[in-house]
Amino acid sequence: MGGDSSKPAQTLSKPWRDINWEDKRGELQFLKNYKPQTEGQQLRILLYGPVGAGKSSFINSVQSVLHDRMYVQALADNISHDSFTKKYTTYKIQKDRPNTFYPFVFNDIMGLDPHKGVLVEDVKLALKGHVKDGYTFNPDTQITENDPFYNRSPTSNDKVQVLVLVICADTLHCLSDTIVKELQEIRAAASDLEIPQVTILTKIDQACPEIKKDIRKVYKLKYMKEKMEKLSAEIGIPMNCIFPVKNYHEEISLNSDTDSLILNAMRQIITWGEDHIRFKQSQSARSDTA
Ligand SMILES: Nc1nc2c(ncn2[C@@H]2O[C@H](COP(=O)(O)OP(=O)(O)OP(=O)(O)O)[C@@H](O)[C@H]2O)c(=O)[nH]1
Ligand SMILES: [Mg+2]
Repeated sequence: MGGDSSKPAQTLSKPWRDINWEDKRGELQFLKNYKPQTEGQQLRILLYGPVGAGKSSFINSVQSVLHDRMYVQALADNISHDSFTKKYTTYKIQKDRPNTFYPFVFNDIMGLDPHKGVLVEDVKLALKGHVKDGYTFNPDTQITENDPFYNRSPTSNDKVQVLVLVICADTLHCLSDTIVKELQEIRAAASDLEIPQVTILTKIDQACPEIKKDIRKVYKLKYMKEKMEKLSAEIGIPMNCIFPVKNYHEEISLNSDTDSLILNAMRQIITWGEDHIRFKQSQSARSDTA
């Protein structure tokens, strides 16, 4: 993905995207109040991306923001070289009252890796709702129809409504051609299914010391904008679908600016997921009356 030539310190006179840093409550309320238009519909968010990109950490970060405390339900790891997450796991987020959950769920998946990662075919099957919760991915062979974890007749709640690519800012320049090809293949499969796609650019603190010091600089640093433009060009992701975040990973208390970026990304994920639910419903209503 080419090297980085610009210096991290170059700052734009104005941020190129607006974030309301002073008031994250509106964004938090949006997420807390979200209800799909159809009763009983669940918004399923599938995370995929290279090994160690921060998929599990992103789920934990969203849970932390919603619970207003540090949360580590999805196990994240900093030493394994192959994917730490092996099982297909659905994460539901509990609301304040017992046995009530937010109407969106996350699916965490094994990371992509040229040798030991999840197979592209398995991700495609997960998009269509064919993979049941608890399936352990096999990097050598894809799930078969005879597997007890293969769902032969997925309902709309089993299907994925938003596909989220999680990728780290600090290793963008060394993505292998194989991974880039796999990412493009998964994106194409999701596009065929008309599933909206969002990209979360993680570890912005690690990629840029300026951001580590002050996260509010994220949309002012030329270096970060160029990174996003490079990602957009290489993988074919529109710029307005890319959201830089810093996951909670070492801290023990929340930070309002970190929350703001996570909530900003979640608003888009939910909004486009809801659009997809409505689109699919109008499609099936049309086919029922035809
Ligand atoms: N500095 C920094 N570290 C992060 C961030 N997000 C995740 N990490 C760290 O990166 C490592 C990998 O994170 P995971 O969440 O396990 O990544 P994953 O994509 O789930 O990885 P696999 O399940 O192995 O594919 C962990 O040590 C995290 O603490 C971030 O935004 N900034
Ligand atoms: Mg993981």
